Amino acid sequence: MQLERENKQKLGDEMFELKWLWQNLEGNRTRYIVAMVLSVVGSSLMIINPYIGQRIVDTFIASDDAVQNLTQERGLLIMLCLGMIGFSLLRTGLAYFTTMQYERASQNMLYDVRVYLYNKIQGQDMEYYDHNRTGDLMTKMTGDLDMVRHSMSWIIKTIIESLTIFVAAVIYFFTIDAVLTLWLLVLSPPIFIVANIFAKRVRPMYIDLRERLSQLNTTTQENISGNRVVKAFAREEFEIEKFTDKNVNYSQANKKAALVWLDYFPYLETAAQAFNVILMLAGGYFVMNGRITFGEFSAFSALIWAVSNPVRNIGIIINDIQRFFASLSKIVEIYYAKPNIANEHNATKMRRYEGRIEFDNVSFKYDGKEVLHDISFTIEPGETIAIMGSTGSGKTSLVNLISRFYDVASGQVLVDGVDVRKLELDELRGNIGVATQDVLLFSDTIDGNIAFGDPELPEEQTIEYAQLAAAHSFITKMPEGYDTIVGERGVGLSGGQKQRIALARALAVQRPILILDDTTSAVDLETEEHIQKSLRELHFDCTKIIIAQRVSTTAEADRILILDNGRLIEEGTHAELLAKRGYYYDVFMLQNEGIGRQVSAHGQK
Ligand code: DCP
Ligand code: MG
Repeated sequence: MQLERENKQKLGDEMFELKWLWQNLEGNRTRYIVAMVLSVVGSSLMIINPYIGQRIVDTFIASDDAVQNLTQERGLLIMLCLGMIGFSLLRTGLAYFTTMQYERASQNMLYDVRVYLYNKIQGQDMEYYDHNRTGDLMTKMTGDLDMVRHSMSWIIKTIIESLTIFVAAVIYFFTIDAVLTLWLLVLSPPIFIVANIFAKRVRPMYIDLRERLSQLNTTTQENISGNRVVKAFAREEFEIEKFTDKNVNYSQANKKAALVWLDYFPYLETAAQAFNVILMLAGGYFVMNGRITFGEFSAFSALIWAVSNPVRNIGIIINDIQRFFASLSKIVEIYYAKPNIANEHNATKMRRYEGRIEFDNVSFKYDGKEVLHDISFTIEPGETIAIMGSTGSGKTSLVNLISRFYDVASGQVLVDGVDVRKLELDELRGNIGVATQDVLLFSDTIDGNIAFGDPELPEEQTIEYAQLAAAHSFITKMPEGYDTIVGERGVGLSGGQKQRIALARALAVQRPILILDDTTSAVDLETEEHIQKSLRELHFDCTKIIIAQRVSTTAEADRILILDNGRLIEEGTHAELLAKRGYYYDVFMLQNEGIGRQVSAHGQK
């Protein structure tokens, strides 16, 4: 009962997925239908040659007047022979044209769907990226999409053509002799049952196989992008082992799925052979007792493959169909993944915000785990706020709520007095300049990286912001200055250099809200001093939120917020917090008097 319901559910899903595919053929549907019709026509033509053959045999070979016919009706014989050649040529031409239509329609569809999925993935929120592995997304964008395309052009074509030939042959057989045809069709029900059992058994294997491929890709991707870490820990061998493991896993699953067919193959092959045997026995008997002519028998004989071949190929087709659905469902999954935080990209005119930020009893959870508890504070436009707190206390999570990378669990975050959930997302993010904690640079020139948020940025300004971020001097020392290409993730730069380019990038967009997450942690004190000065003297109005661990960074802020375990435990100016003798005071003493001083219970863990 349970099983039945599950199967029905799946059937529903498959129909749904096929409908989805059909919708996405829009613009190519006509071409695709033409291709399918051509398939049917081309395959039906297969019947004609055996028919001509039958005429030739009956008139010129097996007839009692064969010799007489040969001399008297030579014209007919020549016509029939030419017809055979002509139809063969026609079929070949049609096959060529048909394949082209299938390829075009499916390639066009693939292109459209890929663009759509790419946009879709881009539009996903942070939570999506927290939960989806890059390798898996890559598998969907490449292997799965291509599997679907392959199915659309090749598998569907094979199925349609096999079916058409089968049906056409059976119809033709019926017109010749119904009884003999029924004798042949006796084999159909068992074949159908065996094929069905096989399909059910192999289906989960292909879903599993698809999953293993995705794991293999994930491992490969993580290995390549994490190769520096692997090398640093001399873990190459371990990683190779890990990879081999996944590789073997995948390969075994592949073999297992492919070998299942062998369990059913003997039955179906026997059935395929049985067609010939039945034809020999029943057909031969019918020829002998004069029920059918020798020519008709030869037509059966010439077309019996049209009935037995689909049976032979059923395994390959079923395997491919299972792969097809395993891949298709993955793609449909992306297609319908709705981000909780969606960006409509409405082309409204961007307003420039004042830069007032308010947290009103904000709590926040990652997957049900609360990491920020009931936080309230207000930042006035133009203020500089420093946030400090031990690692894991929730600083990054807190600022992520302002850009709406995540949404609050309760309470609200307001920018210029409006709940961020009510603001247009492009506009909101377009008002915030962020330098994130883990710096990611693109494989592009330094200039291109700094101007990432504003590709129109004039070169003088790029240089100006690089100077503000204390990056200009090291950039000019590089072989090609601002045109130096930095590798993926900023290869070729030191940690502090990367941070400074990221800072220049965040400054260059001149937004009314600037968020710097630990941006100067890797630069020396002197450079930091320079950056502090730049930030104080920015020529545009700007509310600044600076996450930092050094008292030297926080000291000059208008106010300092201290986070501990997701709670706001202290708030005030440098002087006020020192006077309070709490967490901030401890950190201050620790950083100014060196190690050795006792850290109170509030201290860093
Ligand atoms: N956390 C999580 N899932 C994420 C990010 C963080 O479960 N995708 C958890 C880990 C921490 C808590 O949330 O327990 C707070 O993480 P933050 O990144 O906000 O912490 P900080 O920015 O304060 O830490 P650090 O100073 O190390 O950057
Ligand atoms: Mg952080």
